[in-house]
Amino acid sequence: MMYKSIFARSFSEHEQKKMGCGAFIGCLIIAFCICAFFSPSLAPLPTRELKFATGINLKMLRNTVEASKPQNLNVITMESQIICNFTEAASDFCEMHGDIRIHGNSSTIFVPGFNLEDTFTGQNSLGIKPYARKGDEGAMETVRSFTFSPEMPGCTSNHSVPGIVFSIGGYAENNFHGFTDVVIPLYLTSRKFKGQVKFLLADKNARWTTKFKIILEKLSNYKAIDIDKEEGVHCFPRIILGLEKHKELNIDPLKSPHYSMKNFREFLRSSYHLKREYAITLRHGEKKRPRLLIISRKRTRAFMNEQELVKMAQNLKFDVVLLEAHSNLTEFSEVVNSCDVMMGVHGAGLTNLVFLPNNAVFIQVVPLGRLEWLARTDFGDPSKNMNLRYLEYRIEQRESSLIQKYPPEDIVFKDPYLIQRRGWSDFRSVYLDNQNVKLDVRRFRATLVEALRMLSM
Ligand SMILES: *[C@@H]1O[C@H](CO)[C@@H](O)[C@H](O)[C@H]1NC(C)=O
Ligand SMILES: *[C@@H]1O[C@H](CO)[C@@H](O)[C@H](O)[C@H]1NC(C)=O
Ligand SMILES: *[C@@H]1O[C@H](CO)[C@@H](O)[C@H](O)[C@H]1NC(C)=O
Ligand SMILES: CC(=O)N[C@H]1CO[C@H](CO)[C@@H](O)[C@@H]1O
Repeated sequence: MMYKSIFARSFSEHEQKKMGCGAFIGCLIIAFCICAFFSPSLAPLPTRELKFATGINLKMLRNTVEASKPQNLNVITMESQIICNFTEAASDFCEMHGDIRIHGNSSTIFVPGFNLEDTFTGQNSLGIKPYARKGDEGAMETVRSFTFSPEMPGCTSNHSVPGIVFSIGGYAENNFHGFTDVVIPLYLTSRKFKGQVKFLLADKNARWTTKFKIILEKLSNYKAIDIDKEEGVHCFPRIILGLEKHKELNIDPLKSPHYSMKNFREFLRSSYHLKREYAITLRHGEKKRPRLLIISRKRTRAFMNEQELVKMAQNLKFDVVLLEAHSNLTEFSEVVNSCDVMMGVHGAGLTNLVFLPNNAVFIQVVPLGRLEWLARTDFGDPSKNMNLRYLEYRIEQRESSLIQKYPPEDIVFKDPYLIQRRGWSDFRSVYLDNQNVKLDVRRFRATLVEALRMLSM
């Protein structure tokens, strides 16, 4: 991997080990609802950057600041600079200033004075993949890789605003990944330009751009460029390659650019014209009925007794909306925002919680398979930064459709970790792709009662 070799140039064995370990450990590849574990030792590595001016060999600098003294300044025409950040767990990104040119069709970015061999020894053919799930080979194999060159081909179009290059390949079509790998990172990376930025889309996918049209239009005042097809050379004063990402479905407000999920949710609410900022507060003696959205699933992890669940909730005086998540976000965000409680079995449809009003209750039903860590990383923990209340309902063996397939003493029930160790595809097949849920509505009722209690606080 590229960053490994870059680190090899200027960091100690110890740090390399930390990095290598962090990057390779535990990336469970999940086509569906994923989360990558990274070793906690990964976190605080010192700052690194690459800097150079024309005629100066590119140098890796440790702890930034001091540049090495230029050796031959006679050929400098215009100063250009490239700074790459390889320290983040989820994504690599580079920022280039000066006279920066890009040829989309060959995925090449031209930076004057760039000396590849001097920097990326033996890795010349490797480039940077601008998709925020860098340790996950399953995602990254479908992502276009960009390389750098010191050549300066003539410009076919000149742009006066910065360009951001990012990929919508990988798992971006999945709703969870669409948000966590692309939309939130794009917000983090581009919001500061207040629309004065152009998006250069790699691995363009028309379904994705249709689905997220409103987001793209709110973040950029310009039409996005399908960069893979561009035969001409586009010239920019600044290009950012790749997107910043903090955690799954989350923004760390302590990190630059100091946005928060609260800001992101306000951005969504204004972009989709969502009416409700807050969920209802139930007061004693009032007759308001809270709205409950049940995210229905048909293919896998379906509720087998939806109607029974609906009746029970209605008896608790909920107005119930039973719907399958779909990709018309204008329509679906409005439904979600109109509800006070949203519930569903762990899966990409739950990503719609980003549209819930503040103080709403989010209930995640966790199927069998020791999926608690996944449930918590993908949705449980993120929901806490969204000003939502979180409830988790772990089903029991008798509530799983797996009891129809396996004897009660089977390892499927006794030792899901053993199945996990056999590999992701086995694990996914058993617990995610072939499990449905028959809620014990009497047992589940207590969770809805708790949701009502939370709404009355
Ligand atoms: C790399 O990016 C992260 C996340 O944006 C940031 O916290 C860190 O300071 C950056 N490092 C450098 C060297 O800029
Ligand atoms: C772009 O700008 C350069 C430098 O100002 C100029 O030489 C070139 O003709 C311009 N190209 C186009 C297509 O406008
Ligand atoms: C989404 O639904 C809205 C409202 O029903 C409709 O006006 C719009 O055309 C739909 N958008 C797409 C892309 O289908
Ligand atoms: C428009 C377009 O895609 N042009 C070319 C891009 O490059 C490939 C080869 O790398 C050509 O096959 C395409 O014709």
